[in-house]
Amino acid sequence: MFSRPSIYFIMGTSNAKEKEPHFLLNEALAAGITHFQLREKGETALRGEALEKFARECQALCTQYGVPFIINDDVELALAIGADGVHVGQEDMHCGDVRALIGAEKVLGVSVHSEEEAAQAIAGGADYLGMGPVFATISKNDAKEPAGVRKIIEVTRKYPQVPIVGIGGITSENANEVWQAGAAGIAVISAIAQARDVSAEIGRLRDSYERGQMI
Ligand code: 3NM
Repeated sequence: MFSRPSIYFIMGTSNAKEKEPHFLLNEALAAGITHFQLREKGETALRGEALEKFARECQALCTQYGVPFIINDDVELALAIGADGVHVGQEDMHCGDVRALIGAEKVLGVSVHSEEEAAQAIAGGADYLGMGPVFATISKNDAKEPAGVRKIIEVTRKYPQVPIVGIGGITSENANEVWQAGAAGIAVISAIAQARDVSAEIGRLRDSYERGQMI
């Protein structure tokens, strides 16, 4: 599910600033993202039927490209439309409860910030862990202080079988550090959503994996 290098794009309508969100997602899929997470946040966030419609449209695009479609936080919506998985943070529903609701087949991702949270998430049935913010981010108002890659190194050493996805301020310039730390994937919002040339940026994010191996 997370073969290296995984390029995990996260987007909600507010992240698509200069482009229509479906267009942006389609560009990213065509350029080779390996995972997509719908994360609809902020004052202008779609809700109710409008959110469900948008989610189904994103899901249909992901299906065309064979890319897993994961929903942030909203377990009910994920179940209603048959998403491939759910991602939850520490403030959301407890991951063990999410696993009980979604069953064994769907993907469960959990954001963690320490070895202790990683252990709890794995015990609760997480398939992969999101760890961040690695670098300073402009995309999450309540993000914690940037933690660098040290914790990714610790957690990958302790749980080598669990894929870690680094998140927070990752670009094609600094992603090599995240790969080098042992991450299976990098999750990005702005590097892709705000790229002038989405396809070229995704190519560079993928290329950064080779650089991470050479250091
Ligand atoms: N979660 P960008 S940082 C959604 O640290 C999210 O858990 C984070 O966006 C965490 O790639 C973040 O633009 C935002 O920095 C990532």
